[in-house]
Amino acid sequence: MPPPLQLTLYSYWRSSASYRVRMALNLKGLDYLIRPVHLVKDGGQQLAPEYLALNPQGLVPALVDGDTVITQSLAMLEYLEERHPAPALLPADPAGRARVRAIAGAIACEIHPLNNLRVLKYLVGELGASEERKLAWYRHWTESGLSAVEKMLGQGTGAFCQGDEPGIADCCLLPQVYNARRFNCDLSGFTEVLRISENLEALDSVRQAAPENQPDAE
Ligand SMILES: N[C@@H](CCC(=O)N[C@@H](CS)C(=O)NCC(=O)O)C(=O)O
Repeated sequence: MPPPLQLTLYSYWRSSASYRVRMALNLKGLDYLIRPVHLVKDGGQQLAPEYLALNPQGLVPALVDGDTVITQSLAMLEYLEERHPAPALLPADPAGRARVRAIAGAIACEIHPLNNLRVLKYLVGELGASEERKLAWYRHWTESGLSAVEKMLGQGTGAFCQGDEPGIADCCLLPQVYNARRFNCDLSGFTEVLRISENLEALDSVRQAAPENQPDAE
């Protein structure tokens, strides 16, 4: 019988959606292969036909597990949770699970898509926004989105987003904070966001998922 194929993550070092999945893989202690997809080189390798065959949306990450190809990082986090339940990245109770998914959604569905590379490129290239206006756009959506997350975290948070074990919401939070820092957003009022991010950054498995620790980091 052929050996099982290794889990493979198509990832870009600075992609926060890829970072979410790297965090989950590492928190679960799973072995996986990274296949870098450079979002800028060659006009964007995410748009190459070979990659579009994996993910027709032309976005990273993509997760391949044997014959299964998964797109959308939130779907990957849920898939990993179902396939490899321990350690759990979702709490046991339905209300806790709903809260975690709501925080993850507030980040992955409400903040991130507005500030994606292709959106920023469109603002500048097609709509003629200046660099300054592009940054104002970026900061507005990040700061207002994280301000809502800060309030959501104020209700029932422990060392991490939900209790004292890191989970799916944390996999979304830290990469978004990384992006916010990269674009010099003002995070000064976000006490809970920063406290939890610091707790996450203290974990080895999380540090190994960080952009600067990726094989394709520049
Ligand atoms: N909702 C998608 C978002 C994926 C996404 O936007 N990926 C970004 C990098 S973080 C990307 O590939 N951008 C390429 C582009 O904008 O051209 C997910 O969660 O997987």
